[in-house]
Amino acid sequence: SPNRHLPPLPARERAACMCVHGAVCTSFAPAHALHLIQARLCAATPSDWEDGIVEEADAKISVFDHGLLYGDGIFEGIRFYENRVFRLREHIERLFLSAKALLIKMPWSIDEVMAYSLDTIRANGLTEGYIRLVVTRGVGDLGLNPYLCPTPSMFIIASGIKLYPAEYYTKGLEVVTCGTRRPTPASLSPQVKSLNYLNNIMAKIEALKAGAMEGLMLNEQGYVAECTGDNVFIVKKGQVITPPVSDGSLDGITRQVIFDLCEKAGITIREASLTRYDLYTAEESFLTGTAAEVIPMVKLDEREIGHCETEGRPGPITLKLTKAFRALVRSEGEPI
Ligand code: PXG
Repeated sequence: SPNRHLPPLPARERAACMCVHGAVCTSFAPAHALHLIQARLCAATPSDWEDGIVEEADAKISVFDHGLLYGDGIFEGIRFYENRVFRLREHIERLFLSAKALLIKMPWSIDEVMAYSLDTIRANGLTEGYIRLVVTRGVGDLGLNPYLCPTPSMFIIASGIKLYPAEYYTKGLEVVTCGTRRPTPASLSPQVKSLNYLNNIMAKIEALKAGAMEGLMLNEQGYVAECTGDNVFIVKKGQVITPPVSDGSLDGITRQVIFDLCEKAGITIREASLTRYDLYTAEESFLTGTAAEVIPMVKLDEREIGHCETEGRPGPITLKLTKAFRALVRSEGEPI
């Protein structure tokens, strides 16, 4: 099975979620009575909903929530290491930018969302792990109209995430190019971290079916955009190069960390549109993401990436950046 590498989550990591509703608790008070009956099918009573920390089993979302009905919502995935949340403010700021782009009016401040995130981690008693923040348009009726959703809902999960087995961080990942393209920003900007990940999921299915754990995605013009859940980098003539986000990628927080680390290490880093040829013939390549962290890409579409003795193996700049990344995430962040 394509999922054989994924270990089951320990029970305790799934324990508590935090649910925070907008100004009025309307999640199970939909517009008219019929909806209330439908909603009751999945929630015991409307009074089950309370702001604050609830058990996972008690964290219920209405079937009339537009996050579920239309993927009308946004999310963030954030890591914490050794009692500190890495780049928490940056993630929450990006969440607010996604909200702005989708005209979701956040009833909370950035500082409040940061505090809710920290509370959730504390409630779970975790010191290392991953938080998933989800904001939905909220409860409406069976129609697209977002203005019939009076207030957004938000839930935050504190858990763990392990995308790839440890050995892939040392020996590198094999990737295939997917037929599914990143959408043009003329439809929805890939910079919005929306709840609608079907584009990425379709590509991920292609990659997994081809026996690779990650898939490369191109934009409509055929230039490299990103992978299904990671940004992509190459090394050429000793310089680190990544596509501009306008080529169809998320403006990754980890991507920005790579810019910071290269600057600190005196490694030239720049943005340039890339083709698959550039990746096939690169000296090195690696992927970045909150979930994936920094991981070498050593093979793309059967071409072993690298020259001479590092062909098909992680290169020296990748290894240097991986090491610097690991040190950085353990040396800064919002204290839990
Ligand atoms: N591109 C896409 C499409 C992403 O979803 C990144 C790049 C990297 O961005 P950050 O800011 O995390 O460096 C992401 C984020 C998963 C998973 O299960 C992946 C992400 C988020 C949540 C889950 O693979 N990647």
